[in-house]
Formats: sequence, C-alpha cells, structure tokens
Amino acid sequence: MATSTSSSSLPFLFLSTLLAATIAVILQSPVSHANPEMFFRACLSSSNVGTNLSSVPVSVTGALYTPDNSSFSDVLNLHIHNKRFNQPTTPKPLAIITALHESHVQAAVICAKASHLQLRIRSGGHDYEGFSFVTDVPFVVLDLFNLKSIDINIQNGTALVEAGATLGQLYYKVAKASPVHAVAAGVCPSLGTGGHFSGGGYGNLMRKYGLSVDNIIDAKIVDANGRILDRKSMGEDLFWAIRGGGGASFGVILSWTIKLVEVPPLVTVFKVNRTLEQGATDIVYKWQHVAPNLDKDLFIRLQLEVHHNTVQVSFIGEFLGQTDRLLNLMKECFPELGLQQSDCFELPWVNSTLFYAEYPIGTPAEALLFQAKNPAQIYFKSKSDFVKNVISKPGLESIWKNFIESEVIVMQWNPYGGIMWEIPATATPFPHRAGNLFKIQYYQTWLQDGEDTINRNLNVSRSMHEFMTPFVSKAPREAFLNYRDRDIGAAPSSGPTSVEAGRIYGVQFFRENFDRLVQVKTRVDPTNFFRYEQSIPPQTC
Ligand SMILES: Cc1cc2nc3c(=O)[nH]c(=O)nc-3n(C[C@H](O)[C@H](O)[C@H](O)COP(=O)(O)OP(=O)(O)OC[C@H]3O[C@@H](n4cnc5c(N)ncnc54)[C@H](O)[C@@H]3O)c2cc1C
Ligand SMILES: *[C@@H]1O[C@H](CO)[C@@H](O)[C@H](O)[C@H]1NC(C)=O
Ligand SMILES: *[C@@H]1O[C@H](CO)[C@@H](O)[C@H](O)[C@H]1NC(C)=O
Ligand SMILES: *[C@@H]1O[C@H](CO)[C@@H](O)[C@H](O)[C@H]1NC(C)=O
Ligand SMILES: *[C@@H]1O[C@H](CO)[C@@H](O)[C@H](O)[C@H]1NC(C)=O
Ligand SMILES: *[C@@H]1O[C@H](CO)[C@@H](O)[C@H](O)[C@H]1NC(C)=O
Ligand SMILES: CC(=O)N[C@H]1CO[C@H](CO)[C@@H](O)[C@@H]1O
Repeated sequence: MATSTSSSSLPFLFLSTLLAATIAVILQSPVSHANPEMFFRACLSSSNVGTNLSSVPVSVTGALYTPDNSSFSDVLNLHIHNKRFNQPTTPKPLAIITALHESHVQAAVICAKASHLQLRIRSGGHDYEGFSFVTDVPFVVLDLFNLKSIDINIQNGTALVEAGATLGQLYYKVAKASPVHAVAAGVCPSLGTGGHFSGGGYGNLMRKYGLSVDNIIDAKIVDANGRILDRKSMGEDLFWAIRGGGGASFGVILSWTIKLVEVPPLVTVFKVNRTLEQGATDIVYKWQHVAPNLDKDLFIRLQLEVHHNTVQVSFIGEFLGQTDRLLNLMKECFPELGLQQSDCFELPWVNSTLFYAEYPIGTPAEALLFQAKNPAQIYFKSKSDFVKNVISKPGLESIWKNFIESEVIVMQWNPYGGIMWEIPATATPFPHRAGNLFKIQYYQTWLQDGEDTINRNLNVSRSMHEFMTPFVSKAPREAFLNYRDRDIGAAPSSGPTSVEAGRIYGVQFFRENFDRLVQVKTRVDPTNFFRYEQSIPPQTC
C-alpha cells in the first residue's frame, strides 16, 4: 500500500477539487441536514474518488460498511478487545470505512467533516476507554487495519510502517530482515502502531533507546482539510505534536518512518518471583533504588499480583547481553534478588518479545502474527501513576494491605532512568522524563457480565488510585496518555468545550507541553474536527 507515497499530492489536488464540487451540490440537497448518514454515503459515492485515481485498487464505497451490511458487526468487533465497550447499550457507528487506500482516508475525513459527523480513528483498537470506536454522538469509524504494509530498509536502519500494522507484524518483519535490529516499542503484539506510537509507546528497550516517539523520523498524515502531509510539509511543530500528543487530536496517521535500534544477536530474559514471606518487601524497596540507576542494557519490570492472600512480585528482566555479564551486574548491584544462571534464557530479540507477551520459551515467532479471538470476552480497566520518591518500607507495607484487600488488581512497575532521564521533557509531548523513578500501571480484568460488576470494578480501581495519592506525583498527578482513563476529567463525547476544560486532563498527560499542543491544534485544526473525550482543544479566541 505504500506505493503512492511520491505522488500523494497529485491525487489530492484532483480529489479535493472533485470533492469540493460534489459537496457543493450535495449541500444543496434536502437530504444533507435531515440525515447525516445518507449525506455521508452520498458524499463518498458521488465523488467516486476511487475510480478516478489510477493507483486506487477499489472505490471507497467498497470499503464502506453500514448497519445493513451483514458483516457490519463482525467488522466492528474485529478490533474490540474489551467487553466493557461491547455491551447491548454501547452506541454503534453509523458507518465504518475500512480504508484500502490513502485516498479513502482523505475521503472519510472530507465527507465526515462535510456531514458534521464525528470521525473516530481506529488502528489496533486497544484504546483503554474505547475512544477509537465508541462515542455517544452520531459518528463514523475510520478503521485502518487494512493499511498495514511494512518496508524494512536495513541499510539505512529504518522502517516505513503503516498505521494499521500491529507491533507483532512489525517485530516479525524486522527480525526476518536482521537478527541485530529491533524496535523500541511496547509489549503486546496486537497493539496498532497508529495509536500506540502516537501515544508515546514504551517497552523494555526504553532505558537504552527511549520511547517509540524518540525513534520516529518521519510520518505521513491526513489533516483536517484532507491533505496528505509528511514531516516536511506538516512542519516541525505538528510533527512534534503527533509524537506523543495522541494522533487523534491532529489528523489521521497513515504511516511512520522509524529508526530501528541495535541489539546483540542474543539477549537474556528472566522472570523470578518472590512473595512477602520470601522477603519481597525488602527486595522491592531495594529495587526502587537500583532499577532506575542500572546499566542501560538492563530493564527489570515488576509485576505484582495477589496470590493466596499474599503479594507475589515477579521480577521480569530484559538484558541486552548474555548471562555472564548479567549475573556479574546483578551480583554487584542487586544481590538481594538472588538471580541464578538457571533463571536466565538467552534468546534472539524477537523471541524475547514473545517471552514478554507471556508465551512459553520455544514459541515460534509466527505467534506474533496471531489475530486475537474476537469479540472479546474479557473486561478490563486500567490506571497509571508516576513515582518520584522512593516509597519507604512502612509505605510499601500499607500498599500491600490495600492491594490484598482489592483482590483483583494487578500492578506493573516499570523503571525509568537511562536515556529516559536524558531526553528533555519538552523534546516530545511526553513529559514524564527526569525525576521519575518508575511508572505504575494498575489494571484488573474480569469475566462476569453485568452493569453492577462493571461499577464495582470501577470503584475498586478508583479507590486503589485514591489510596496511592501520598506515594505518587502531585500537582499535577501525572498520567500516561496511552493508558487513557475517563476518570481524569474526561469531556463529553462532543469533546472539550474550552482550553480550560481540556487542561484538566491535559496537564496530567502533558504537563507544560499542554500549552504548546493547544497552539499546534489551533493552527492545524481550528474548527476542532478531530476530537474525542480527552483531545487537545483549540484556542477559540
Ligand atoms: C494488552 C495491552 C498491552 C499494552 N502494552 C503497552 C506497552 O507495553 N506500552 C505502551 O506504551 N502501551 C501499552 N498499551 C497501551 C496501548 O499503547 C494503547 O492502548 C494504544 O493507544 C493502542 O493503540 P491502538 O492503535 O491499538 O488502539 P486504537 O484504539 O486504535 O487507538 C488508540 C487511540 O489512538 C487513536 N488512533 C489510532 N490510530 C490512529 C491513527 N492512525 N491516526 C490518529 N489517531 C489514531 C485512536 O483514535 C485512539 O484515541 C497496552 C495495551 C494493552 C491492551
Ligand atoms: C454493503 O452492502 C451494500 C448493499 O448491499 C453493498 O453494495 C456493499 O458492497 C456492501 N459493502 C461491503 C464493504 O461489502
Ligand atoms: C537511505 O539513506 C540515504 C542516505 O541518507 C537516502 O538518500 C535514501 O533515500 C534512504 N533510503 C530510504 C528508502 O529511506
Ligand atoms: C514462582 O516461581 C516458582 C519458582 O521458579 C515457580 O515454580 C512458580 O510457578 C512461580 N509462580 C508463579 C505464579 O508464576
Ligand atoms: C525463536 O524463534 C525462532 C523463529 O520462530 C524459533 O524457531 C525458535 O524455536 C525460537 N527459539 C526459542 C528458544 O524460543
Ligand atoms: C460505587 O461507588 C459509588 C460511590 O462511592 C457508590 O455510590 C456505588 O454504590 C458503588 N457501586 C458499586 C456497584 O459498588
Ligand atoms: C472528473 C472525472 O474524471 N470523473 C470521472 C470519475 O469516474 C467516473 C466513473 O468512472 C466517471 O464517470 C467520471 O467522469
């Protein structure tokens, strides 16, 4: 699909004149205001965008699903991973466009705008609040899963990846091309690069190479006027904004050009667990001092779970080197963990991505390409926090007590330090750099249906978060954009009504970068076409 790159401005000129004329005609028809969905459909089909471009494989109407298409629900459910957003009461889109070509994205933007319909943009569909496919105003979904080409250029050490490609597809292709190249990004293979990268994606290479956004060197987007722009034509401020500010406030990401990072032919992974009875409190206390200050080649995540009325802490490590050097490092810096040679597995980097995704050692890399079974049967809720000061042992003990009482919460503590402390907080919209020891993700999953069960789980999530207040960042209490959370001052579905409304969540996600994001937004999308419950608002006066 990445073929039209060089000629993208040409079809656009054509497309836009054509559409402008078409829309002018349709706007005068009585249908337009009475029935936005019919108007949207008419706009798409009468413009005939597809058939007028030689490089377009199929007209946009061939990628259009409305509720009367028998596969409408299947297409919608294909990328719903959280049953909380697949309830009988969940609002459904008026239409889904499964773009097969970049011009379909342009058409979707232009026609949604002309019909006054909200456009929700979906790549992998993992949004923690379903913002990519649910809202309670009339809307259409632009689904990018078909735009998934990946071009690896090992000589240049770069990859061109379309927004609908998943992390698993990207990791697999990179590994096929080279055993010593990798991608600095997240842990779950089914995440879409469209949402994950634009939200600041992090993973276990973060201490050495930073976030996904620290390794993006170009991007192609469709803006609010339906134009295709690259880094050069969009300008550095918009290019800055989409690397961590969330794509869906600014445009539709079509593709990214990323810098691949270097890894040794074998990396070492381990996962060991300790309960409170096995001294976990002391080890976790020490981990807080050690993990953010370790050699950049070593990342040790904690996963904390409640098991049999105690806390079980798993120490999950990724080391860019082999076992001997790792054991020496651990003996010197973190002997309390008691890591043994037998805990360590040396694997090619691509296998380590499967290990982190909890596949057993020996799983073939093809597992990265598996499509999750849909519709999802599992419910999910998550929140985040940043910790800037070491939590004392009595503090940890009080957290354990609350945690055990919650029964259902799991926590991941991800260490910072390394290059994360060296990159300035203003280099990208992602502001959580120097000064942070680690990030906490709280999450819980459940299977039981029912509104009451949902509310009970949301309550547990909120009270754990409330309990943690004294131990985490304050003024603002920081939160990670990729862990979107409605509880952080979400606006109505029609989007934030003012800069001040947006500031409530804006400073938690972006700190002082919020104001610059507002400036960019005001320049590129002053009418606030691209919006959702936690989008960046434009300045209105
Ligand atoms: C199991 C699991 C593991 C995770 N692990 C990690 C991790 O290791 N590291 C990490 O950083 N995060 C992680 N996340 C969070 C994940 O990064 C976010 O949920 C991310 O937003 C998902 O992107 P998506 O494309 O799959 O989702 P989507 O729901 O498609 O999109 C998410 C958001 O981005 C917008 N968007 C999507 N595509 C585009 C586009 N092409 N142009 C403009 N806007 C777009 C959507 O409108 C929405 O607001 C994890 C999530 C899950 C469920
Ligand atoms: C949806 O249904 C219409 C009417 O039956 C059909 O013309 C169209 O091709 C269908 N769309 C897709 C994407 O299959
Ligand atoms: C590779 O890098 C060279 C030199 O910087 C550049 O001219 C060329 O366009 C690059 N190729 C690709 C496919 O990006
Ligand atoms: C914890 O570690 C022990 C020893 O390695 C292992 O046998 C056990 O299965 C682990 N427990 C869990 C829940 O992973
Ligand atoms: C690593 O992945 C390769 C490629 O799929 C597979 O053949 C091999 O068995 C894996 N090795 C381990 C140790 O997981
Ligand atoms: C959730 O908490 C609210 C406010 O504290 C309370 O009113 C409500 O009853 C709780 N709901 C459930 C299902 O526990
Ligand atoms: C301007 C233009 O060339 N329009 C053409 C678009 O495609 C349709 C269907 O093939 C033609 O009928 C139009 O003339």
